[in-house]
Amino acid sequence: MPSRTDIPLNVAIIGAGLGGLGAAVALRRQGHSVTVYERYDFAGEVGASLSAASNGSRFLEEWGVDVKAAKPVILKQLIMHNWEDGEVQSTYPLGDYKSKFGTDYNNFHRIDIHRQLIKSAFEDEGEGPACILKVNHKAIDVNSEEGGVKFENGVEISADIIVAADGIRSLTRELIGITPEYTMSTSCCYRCIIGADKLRSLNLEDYISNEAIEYWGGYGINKIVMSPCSNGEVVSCYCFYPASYNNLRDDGWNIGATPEQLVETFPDLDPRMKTLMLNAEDIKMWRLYRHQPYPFWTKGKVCLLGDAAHPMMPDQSQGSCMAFEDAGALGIIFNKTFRENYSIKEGLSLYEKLRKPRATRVQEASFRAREDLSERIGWSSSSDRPGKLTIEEVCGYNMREHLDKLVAELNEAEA
Ligand SMILES: Cc1cc2nc3c(=O)[nH]c(=O)nc-3n(C[C@H](O)[C@H](O)[C@H](O)COP(=O)(O)OP(=O)(O)OC[C@H]3O[C@@H](n4cnc5c(N)ncnc54)[C@H](O)[C@@H]3O)c2cc1C
Ligand SMILES: *[C@@H]1O[C@H](CO)[C@@H](O)[C@H](O)[C@H]1NC(C)=O
Ligand SMILES: *[C@@H]1O[C@H](CO)[C@@H](O)[C@H](O)[C@H]1NC(C)=O
Ligand SMILES: CC(=O)N[C@H]1CO[C@H](CO)[C@@H](O)[C@@H]1O
Repeated sequence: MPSRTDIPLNVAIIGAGLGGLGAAVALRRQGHSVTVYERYDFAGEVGASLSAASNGSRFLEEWGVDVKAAKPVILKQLIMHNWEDGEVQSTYPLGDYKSKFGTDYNNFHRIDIHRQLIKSAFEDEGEGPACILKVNHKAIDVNSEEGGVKFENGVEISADIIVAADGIRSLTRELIGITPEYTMSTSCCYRCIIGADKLRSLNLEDYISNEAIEYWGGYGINKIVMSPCSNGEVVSCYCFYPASYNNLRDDGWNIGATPEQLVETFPDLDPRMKTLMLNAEDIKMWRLYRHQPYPFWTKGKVCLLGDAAHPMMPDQSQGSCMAFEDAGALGIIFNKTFRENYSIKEGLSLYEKLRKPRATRVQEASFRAREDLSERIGWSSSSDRPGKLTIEEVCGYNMREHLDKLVAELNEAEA
């Protein structure tokens, strides 16, 4: 047993979304005492598919998360269809993805992977002390210098590090002095799912068996992105459309819509996809926003993580991967022996230096991909425009090497 007496940090995490839970697992494995505070009680968890490319999946594996139990569909290709008749225009085989990038390209249902992360964080099994979960704790104030958090229910706590993983509408972000600059996107998005049995009865079983992310449109605002998850038992669609169409003002993850509303939005779409839409379940509307990068991510003992730090358009499917990478970074930086190399304060500053440029780059590329599928990794190629984000850059990234370079720079600056 390694000695833990010299390091356990007392870590408070605000928000039990995928990012907050990832950070909880990464930090408990380094021996820290972690408490996660969530405003709700998970009763209303919703969501559609999320793809975890190699560097997101890599962390899930490292953390001992039961990836199999999260019922992934392992993606084999990307497929592009004609908007009007669904004919296949081109395919991008992911081929030797695993041997190239180290893990599979997993496609999850958000709820399935959320559930497994909860196990990895709060059950005794696994490395390090189990994290503690406090639901119905809504953070309403933070003291970044002292490391304090106040909750709506009157509870007050203090911690060595406060990880603000409270999502795109993060309150903590404003409490540390960031006024987010954002605009409503000209795009909105419907999410929906449909069961495999239903697809089979509609003669749409190829939508499951292709093991692919499939696209319709994508040049201009309209785009359908479809993929299977939950062991191929569920297919999930993201359907982007012009915001002017219904002037959706409400925010949130749980605004319902009917199949008729969904299908009426896309009159000239491939009839097979329309059949899917008419039979879809759990249709939700999603108002998209474009956030500018924030001036900083850390203040005193607080750091932002996940959507709180870098909300992005869903068009690179990297929102949860970037949150997992942030979480992985905290585990790597605040490892068991970090004090031999830097203080907590320097560690948080390294976190920002390590994560902000990469997440900002993916955030910007996600915005460009909103109306231009040729910017989407897999379809993109650095040879058509220098500086384009590519699958090699995202999936072949080596965080440890990057960190060692930053630490060496820090040491040089001190010497
Ligand atoms: C219910 C839900 C459904 C989603 N569905 C999809 C989807 O279908 N497809 C997709 O691509 N992405 C979806 N996302 C977003 C996706 O999970 C995130 O983009 C990504 O995983 C980054 O996660 P995050 O942990 O940074 O933020 P989030 O996943 O948004 O998690 C933030 C967490 O913080 C909690 N919280 C917020 N404020 C406070 C506070 N003041 N005090 C305490 N807790 C607080 C929230 O309740 C939430 O649990 C969904 C998110 C949520 C919350
Ligand atoms: C902890 O991180 C530092 C800095 O990156 C590294 O030099 C050291 O080897 C790491 N220790 C462990 C146990 O991983
Ligand atoms: C961190 O400190 C250890 C022990 O002093 C040292 O061996 C290691 O090289 C340091 N790592 C970096 C990246 O400076
Ligand atoms: C942090 C991490 O796991 N990075 C990995 C990303 O993928 C490349 C290619 O497989 C690996 O070399 C990195 O170690």
